[in-house]
Amino acid sequence: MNTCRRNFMKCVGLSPIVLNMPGVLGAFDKELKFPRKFTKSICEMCSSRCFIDVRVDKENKLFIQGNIYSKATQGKICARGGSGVSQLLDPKRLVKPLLRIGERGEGKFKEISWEEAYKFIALKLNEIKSKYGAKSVAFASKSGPESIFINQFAYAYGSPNIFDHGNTCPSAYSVALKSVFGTSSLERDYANAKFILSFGHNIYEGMVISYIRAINKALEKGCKLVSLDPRFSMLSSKANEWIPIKPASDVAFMLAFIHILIYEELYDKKFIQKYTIGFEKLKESIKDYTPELMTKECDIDAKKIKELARECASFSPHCIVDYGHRSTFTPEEIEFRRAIAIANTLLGNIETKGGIYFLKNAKIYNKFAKENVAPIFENVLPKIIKPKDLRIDGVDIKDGEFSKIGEKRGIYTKVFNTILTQDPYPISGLFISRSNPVITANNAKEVIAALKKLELFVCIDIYLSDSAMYADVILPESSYLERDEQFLANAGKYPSYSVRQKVLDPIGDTKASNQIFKELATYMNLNKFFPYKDIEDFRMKQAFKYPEFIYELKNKGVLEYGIELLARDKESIEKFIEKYPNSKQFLDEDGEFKDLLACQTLSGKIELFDEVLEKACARGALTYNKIKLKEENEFYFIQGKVAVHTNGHTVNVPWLNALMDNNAVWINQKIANDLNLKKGDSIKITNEVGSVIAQVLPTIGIREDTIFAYFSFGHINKKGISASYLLKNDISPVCGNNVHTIGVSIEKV
Ligand SMILES: Nc1nc2c(c(=O)[nH]1)N[C@H]1C(S)=C(S)[C@@H](COP(=O)(O)OP(=O)(O)OC[C@H]3O[C@@H](n4cnc5c(=O)[nH]c(N)nc54)[C@H](O)[C@@H]3O)O[C@H]1N2
Ligand SMILES: Nc1nc2c(c(=O)[nH]1)N[C@H]1C(S)=C(S)[C@@H](COP(=O)(O)OP(=O)(O)OC[C@H]3O[C@@H](n4cnc5c(=O)[nH]c(N)nc54)[C@H](O)[C@@H]3O)O[C@H]1N2
Ligand code: SF4
Ligand SMILES: [Mo]
Repeated sequence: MNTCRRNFMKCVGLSPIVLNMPGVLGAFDKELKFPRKFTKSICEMCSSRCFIDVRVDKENKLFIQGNIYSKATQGKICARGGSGVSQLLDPKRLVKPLLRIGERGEGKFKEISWEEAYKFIALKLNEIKSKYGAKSVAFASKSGPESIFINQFAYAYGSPNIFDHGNTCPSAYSVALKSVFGTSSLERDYANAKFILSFGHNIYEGMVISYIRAINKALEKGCKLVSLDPRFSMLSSKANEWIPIKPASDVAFMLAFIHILIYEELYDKKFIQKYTIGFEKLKESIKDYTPELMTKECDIDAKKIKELARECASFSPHCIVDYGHRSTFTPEEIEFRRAIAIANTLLGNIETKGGIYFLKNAKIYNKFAKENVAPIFENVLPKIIKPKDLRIDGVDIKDGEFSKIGEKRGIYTKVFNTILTQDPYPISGLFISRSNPVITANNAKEVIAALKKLELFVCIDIYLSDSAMYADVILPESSYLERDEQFLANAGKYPSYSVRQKVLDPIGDTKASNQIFKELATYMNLNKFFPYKDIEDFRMKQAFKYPEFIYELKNKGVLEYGIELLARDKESIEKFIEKYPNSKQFLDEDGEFKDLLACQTLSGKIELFDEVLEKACARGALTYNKIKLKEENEFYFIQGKVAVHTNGHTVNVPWLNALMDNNAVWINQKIANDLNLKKGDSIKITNEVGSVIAQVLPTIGIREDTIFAYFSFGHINKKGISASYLLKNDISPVCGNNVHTIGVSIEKV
């Protein structure tokens, strides 16, 4: 990659229109100079945040590779990770703060200075606060290391309404895990599993490199992988068996699966007796959900369900019923994901090799080792108590239906609904960072209508995203290759640490969140909530007790401490005691670290019946409620990730756009024949929410009642379709998730 801007522009054949747009890199006149070295850092081309090593050579060429010091990713990255260079140098990337001068959505902005931007925002925030109260401004950011700064700013300003992207992504499984285990800090030991049952956990496309490495390892060792997915995903292609399950029917399958585990007595009786509560209630609630009854619901043979339950149990405790990540997200998502958590518990695979384990941070690890094995950081940001006003989404109602969601997560898409309805009170300001709700929240039309209604809309992004188009002020964040961030402490089988370090100084006039919010705070007399000079000072305050650690972490980018700790695996325990002899005192009569399984649930045990949810919304027991997402003559419309793009983020990135710039809609070959549709023909997809025009890809790799599109496309002025124009912004019980599957009809155009 040539790093002289002018030559670079020539290479990519930049159009004069782009060069004329204010605020973008294409209009920025500066020779680019990169330092010559290797820098260990963290990728942010998606939220998997793999460890990278960025090389700058003698000719100023930049190359991104994986960091070999990470055991989890083993020096591997994906195509998007390698394309970070293309994003960094994308002429369309924002490099100056922008102020809107046209109508909302018209895309007319002018460049302003940071000072002007801060003054504008501070004035408006103060105005809104005095008119409606601070609670009337909502703050949202995709979760990640930088989100602590926007959250700190929101609480300092006085608004309780802070959100991450949770209800469009991890809320469902994390709430389910919290219900059963009292925490969502668990992980799957894929690498050592002998049997994995996967419900649309599409890791080879919705990539998490560490998972890919681990599952590859398991498969090499002969692990059996069964993929339940309505379409033939990449994971299905690697599986021993692909079962094209009916969309949204996974819960029915799981209830029958549990029925077999319990009524054929395939569960781990000792584990249930020792570590859990609520078994009798579970047994009672599950008794009618026989495979024979549920087969009609999920379109999977009763015989097959029984076979899978028996086979899975035969490998226990080295088996995983994967609680996954996305997939359909149904209105009954809580029951589905909780059923998975409960199935694993019945199989007794908690804290075992090839099972599921609690994440151990330094505090817990050191406690069990009875030694100071791993560093513990100081808090730098002073803790601010949540502002006293009630939130708009009810997650702060103690023991309420949504109380397991978490106050830093909330139910994000409720914001757009609230802006329009003013229920329970008006939201008149919105401040977002790394979030593109026009593409990634359900019902784009409603989101746009809401954004247009705001008195203040501030957006921090690296691009003029479909959402930033509606902002009053856009603040350009430095891209991740230009950013230094705080040290991160991670939990796992053992504690580890990582750090994002800038590879080069910001090319344009951009800043990192840790700087943006600190500076904005000074314009609002809130500086005391950001007591650090700069990010280096922040890091020193975090880890001043460990100077050697700081040096080593900066050198290697990732550090791991201690050895594997699995509380119920004999071999792991033996090794742990050998290394940390004082830990022996924590062993119980069965030779297990029982206390590691003490849960933050009401009972302190793993809960197979949730008393809190029972009181809040009569959902204590696992139950089956019929799900209807489409009419008889309609198709299910499902989506999934594509290997070469990330959500609403990478559509501009030149290298990735060159790899794929459109998403054809998968349709079953037989249905295509019936409708006389050939590859590349156009169809109109319609439902009560809206309609879109798409091209088709007939394939035998999908159910006859389902169509599928890769997510990430259909941006304004771009090719392909975005499901968000067809989905309803409905909020599911308990986990508050958006539902990502909907009924549609199709016609040839
Ligand atoms: N390349 C790439 N990698 C990514 C991302 C990206 O955008 N691009 N995003 C990252 C993020 S934010 C996330 S959350 C993860 C997501 O990772 P995953 O959740 O693993 O990936 P998705 O592709 O969203 O998963 C959807 C899968 O579920 C299937 N499916 C749809 N409906 C149903 C159903 O009702 N039942 C079952 N059993 N399956 C169904 C789809 O066909 C698809 O294969 O990926 C991360 N990694
Ligand atoms: N229908 C449907 N909806 C979905 C999904 C689906 O599969 N189908 N997937 C869901 C999932 S799993 C997720 S996680 C969400 C994701 O949705 P969002 O939370 O909106 O996240 P992204 O689309 O990944 O990126 C958001 C924005 O971050 C910007 N960005 C990139 N890097 C930076 C940076 O360094 N700093 C700043 N400030 N901004 C940056 C990008 O330009 C982009 O505009 O979408 C969800 N919505
Ligand atoms: S999966 Fe790819 S894009 Fe995502 S963090 Fe890892 S290398 Fe980067
Ligand atoms: Mo996600």
